[in-house]
Amino acid sequence: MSAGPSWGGLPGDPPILPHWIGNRPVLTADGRDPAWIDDLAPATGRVRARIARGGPAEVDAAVGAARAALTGPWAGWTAAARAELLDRAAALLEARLDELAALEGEDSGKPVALAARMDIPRAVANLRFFAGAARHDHTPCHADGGPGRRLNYTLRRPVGVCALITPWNLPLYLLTWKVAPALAMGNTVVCKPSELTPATATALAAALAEAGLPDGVFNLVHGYGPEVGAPLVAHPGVSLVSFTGGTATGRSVAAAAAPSFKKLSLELGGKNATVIFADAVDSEAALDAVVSGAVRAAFTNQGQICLCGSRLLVEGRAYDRVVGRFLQRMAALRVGPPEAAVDMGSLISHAHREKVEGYLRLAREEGGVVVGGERPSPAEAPEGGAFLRPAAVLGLSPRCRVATEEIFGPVVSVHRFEDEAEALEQANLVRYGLAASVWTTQLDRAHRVAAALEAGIVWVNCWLERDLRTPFGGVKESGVGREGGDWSLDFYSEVRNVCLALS
Ligand code: TXE
Repeated sequence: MSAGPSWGGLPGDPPILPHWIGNRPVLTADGRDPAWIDDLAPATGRVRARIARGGPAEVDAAVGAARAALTGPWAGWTAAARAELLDRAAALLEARLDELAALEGEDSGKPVALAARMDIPRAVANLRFFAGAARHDHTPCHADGGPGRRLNYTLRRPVGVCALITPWNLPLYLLTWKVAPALAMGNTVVCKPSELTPATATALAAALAEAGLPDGVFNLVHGYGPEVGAPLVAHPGVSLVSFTGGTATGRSVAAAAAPSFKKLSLELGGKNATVIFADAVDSEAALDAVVSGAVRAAFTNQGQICLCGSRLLVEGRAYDRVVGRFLQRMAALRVGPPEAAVDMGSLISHAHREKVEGYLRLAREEGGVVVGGERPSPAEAPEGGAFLRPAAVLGLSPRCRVATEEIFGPVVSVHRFEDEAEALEQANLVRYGLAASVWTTQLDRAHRVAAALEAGIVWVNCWLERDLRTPFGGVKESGVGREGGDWSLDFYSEVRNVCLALS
C-alpha cells in the first residue's frame, strides 16, 4: 500500500490531497488556515491521507480560473491537439496502472485486482476513446434551394465551464468518463470528486498537468457536497453540470441548476432486474453460465455499482435450480482485504455497512429469509474494515421496501415469476429505470422483453458489456440525459447553425 503522498499529493504525515486550481496544488484560495477531512481506507479504518476541505472560496477561484482559460491559449487548440493531449494523459495513467489500482483499492476498499482489471483500464480507455471522437468528429452541412442559394453548416462550440461531480464507487472511471469528452470538445472543467475517494482525482490532475494541459483548463476542488458541490452547481460562471450519484442528491442538483438553465446530465441510482427465463438454463453448462452472470451482476464491486442486478427474477419452473446454484456460488465468494486474492473487498464505509445491514434487518422484519450477509471472521478480513459477506433475501414480495429501494451493497432480493407478463410487471414496478439484464435463448422473447423493459440499458445474455459509442443513462428516477459516444459530444458542446445566403 502507498506509504508516501499519492501522485499529485503533497508530503505530510499522513500525506495531503490538495485542490488543483490553475494547474497548481492549492490548500486554500483566500489565505485562511486550511481545514481538513480525513480520507479513510475503508478496509482498515486507517487515515490514509488528509483532504483539503474546500468551500465557496475555492469553488469561486476554480470557476474563475476555468473561465479565464476559456479565452486563453486553450481556445486556439485544434481538435487534433486536444486529442493528442488526451492520448498523452492516457499513456501516463497506463504507465502507472498498478500504482493507481493500489490507490483505488486502498481508498475505496474494492479489490485491487478489480481496479487493475476494470477501473483503471476503463479510465485509460475513456481518455483514448474521446481522443478518437475529437479526431473523427464531423458536423452536418445542408445546402438548400439549389446551387448558389443557401448553405447551412453546423458548428460545435464549447459550452463553457463544466461542473463534473462524481461518486465514490468508480472514482477514476467515472471522473474520466466526464473529463475526457468535456476536454475533447474544448471546454474547461471544475471537478468535485467524492470526499470518500479523492485520491485518483488528484492523480488525474497531476497526469493532465504533466501531459501539457494549459493553466486553468482542469480544476479540482475537494470537499463535502453541501460545501463544494452545491455552490459549484449554483455558480453563475458554470454552464454545464454532469452529476453521478444518489437520486436524492440528484434532485437537489437539478433544482440548483434550474434557475440559470445550465445544461444538465444526471446519472442516478438503480434497482436493476436480472430476469432469468427457464429456457436459458436447459443444461448444466447453461445453468452455470447464466448463474455466473447473475452473481457477477449482483456482487461486482461489493454490489456498489448503479448497474448491479440487485433483483433476481426467476421463472417458476427453473426457480429451484437457479436459486440453488446462485446461493452455492454466492457462498463461495471470497471476501477479504483489497490486496488479497478476493472476489469482494470492503464496503465504502462503516456507515454504509450499517445502512446495508439495516436493510437485512428490515428484510427479516418483513418476513423474508436472509441467506448470508454476515460480517466475515477476523481470519478472513481485518476487523477494522467495513466488510460484509454477500446476501440474498428470499420469500418477500417484489413490492416490499427491500426489493424496491436502492441498497447499493451486496444484497439481492430473489423473486419468482410464472410468465413473461409477470416478469415484466415485476421488473418495471420500481421507481428506478437504469439497466436490466435478460437471460433467454428465445430470440423473439429477447427483443420483446428488451422493448418492454423500462430501462435505459438492456443487456441480453450478458451484463456490463460496455461499448463506449452507445448511449448510457436511465429513465424514471435513474436520471436525465444520455452520455457516451455522440451523446457525450452533443452534451459537452453547443451546436450552432450558420446560414449563409450565397446569391
Ligand atoms: O452519494 P451522493 P453518496 C447512491 C447509493 C448511495 C447513495 C448515497 O444509493 O447509498 O447514493 O451515496 C456530491 N450538491 N449512489 O452519499 O451524496 C458528493 O460530495 C452537489 C448511486 O455518496 O449523491 C459526491 O461527490 N453535489 C451512485 C457526489 O455528489 C453534492 C453512486 C455523490 O454523492 C451534493 C454513489 C449537493 N447538494 C451513490 N451533496 C451511482 N448512481 O453510481 C453531495 N454531493
